[in-house]
Amino acid sequence: MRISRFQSTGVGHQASVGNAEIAATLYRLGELLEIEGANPFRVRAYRNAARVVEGHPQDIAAMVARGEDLSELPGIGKDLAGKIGEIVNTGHLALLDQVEKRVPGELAALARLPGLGPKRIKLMYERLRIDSLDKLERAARAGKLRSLPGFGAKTEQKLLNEILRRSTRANRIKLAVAERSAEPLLAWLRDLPGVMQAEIAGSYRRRAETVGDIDILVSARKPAVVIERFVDYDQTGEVLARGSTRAALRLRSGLQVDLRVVGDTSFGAAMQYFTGNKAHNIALRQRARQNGLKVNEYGVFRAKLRIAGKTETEVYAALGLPLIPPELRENRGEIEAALSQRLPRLIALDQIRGDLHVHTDATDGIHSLAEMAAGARALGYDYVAIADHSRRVTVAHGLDSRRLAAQIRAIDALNHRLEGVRVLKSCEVDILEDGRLDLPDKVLAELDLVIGAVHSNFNLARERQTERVIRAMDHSCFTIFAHPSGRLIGERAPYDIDMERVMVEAKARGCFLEVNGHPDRLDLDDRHCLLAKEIGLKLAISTDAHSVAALGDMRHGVDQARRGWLEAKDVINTRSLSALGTLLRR
Ligand code: DGT
Ligand code: CA
Ligand code: CA
Repeated sequence: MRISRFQSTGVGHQASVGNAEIAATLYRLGELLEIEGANPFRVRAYRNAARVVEGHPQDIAAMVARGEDLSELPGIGKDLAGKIGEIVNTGHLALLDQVEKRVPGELAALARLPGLGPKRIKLMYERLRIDSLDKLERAARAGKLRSLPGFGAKTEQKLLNEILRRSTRANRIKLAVAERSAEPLLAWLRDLPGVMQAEIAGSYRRRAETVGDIDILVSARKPAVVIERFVDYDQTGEVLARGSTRAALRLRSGLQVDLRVVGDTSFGAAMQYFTGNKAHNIALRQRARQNGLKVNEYGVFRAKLRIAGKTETEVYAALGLPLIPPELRENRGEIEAALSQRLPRLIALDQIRGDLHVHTDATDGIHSLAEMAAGARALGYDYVAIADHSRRVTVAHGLDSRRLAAQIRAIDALNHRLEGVRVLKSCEVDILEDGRLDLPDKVLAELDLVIGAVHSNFNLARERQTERVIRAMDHSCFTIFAHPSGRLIGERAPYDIDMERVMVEAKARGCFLEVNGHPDRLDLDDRHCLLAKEIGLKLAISTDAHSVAALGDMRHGVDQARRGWLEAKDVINTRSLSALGTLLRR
């Protein structure tokens, strides 16, 4: 178990080793021994001990420090107590280091996949030299596993699914969740004595929908002092690594943070490098090389001479480029676009003039019509569309014709006395399985816009799901297709639908698709935004807010739209009320 990624925590000045870390070391030892074919009782003993440590309410390291006898804990004998003491005192387990040297590659990672026991792992290694998840994935894709005794096409597919599931879900945290612990940490760092600049880079700065970890850059003259304070942050759960200019920790919230301290003259270069993404960086470096330059996290160099590094703008300029917005740095053509002055002028939050999809307490929202309208006005919006659920969504107490008609009258009355914001009449109408809408035409015709959404029958075959939505858009009242993929990030996969075709057909009918800004949805996602732009389909960025506070989720939708290269002209709710009215009339 490598406890430190940069520099191991030696005896003397170690940050205390947490229970989870001790347990992980023991689990790993058990796994590796099992792959080696060790005595099963011995393997089980390590695993049991790991479980005991993991679940122990007190801090084991503190118990060791107090000289308490660990062998009094259930399942832990003298030998294991000694090993735990060793982990606590040295940050290492010599036995594990030995076993790690004997067991090749990432065999232990393979052992974590369900269906792969030590025997199969051994066989795969001996016959196919598979010693990592990568190699396993390649072999499974190439259909090579099924030839092994005891494997079949089914096992192969199951393993592949499991690998994919892990790689997409593994420990990634939704951006909005990460913000809750990242922003206070950033503010705290900025206040530390000696800190000149502090910024978050990485996927967080690119506004990716989920982040693996957050990467913070600080400039300071005395890095050691900053590192010292950083590991002592009151939300630190576990120090993963510490060196003289960098450290990594896991916050109590579970968010992992990488901190690097650089000099002020390199800050821009470090921001560029650690914002990434990797593919963007590689493309940028290639371009630099063609111009006889070298780029790294310290600056841009011609031979030994540093020609840029203090600011990011300066770094890009040295490469003959305008500053590329972080959201675009995904190596999707942004460097070529920058070179030919074709970078999009990305949409900004302050260009949004209204929210076209919000709920009230008439269905499953928590605030009233008047409160939601006041919330929209407080944001400076010109309009807000009330789009409560239709009757079919019974869990949300969906509106039938009569209740919707009552809401329409209430909105008329509210508009009569309200100044500064116009409340638009809408409804989030369920698209039924056959593509019909969940409310009669008569009441739909009274609305300013009709938002259609799929809330049931997620499992239809691709062709039928696609037809269903296109049939719904045939309806002359239909305006916006809400959260079009139906996914919930990390929880529910999108339903199978031909999104490109839906977009083409929407455009042909004068309909629009939604970029839902709810942090669990972000639907359409960035790639779909790009696709819409290519097709020439305009989008609405909406919050789907169920409360006044959630109106603030607009910024998440805008972030996603920016990653999808969208400009104000691509988004209908950047329009004035009258221009919007023209667009909404089919
Ligand atoms: P994440 O944390 O998985 O959400 O994604 P990132 O993009 O934040 O990745 P991370 O934290 O591993 O690294 C931060 C940035 O550092 C990454 O976006 C680009 C840069 N970087 C990391 N490794 C390499 C590398 O091997 N080559 C280059 N050129 N850049 C790298
Ligand atoms: Ca990161
Ligand atoms: Ca990182």
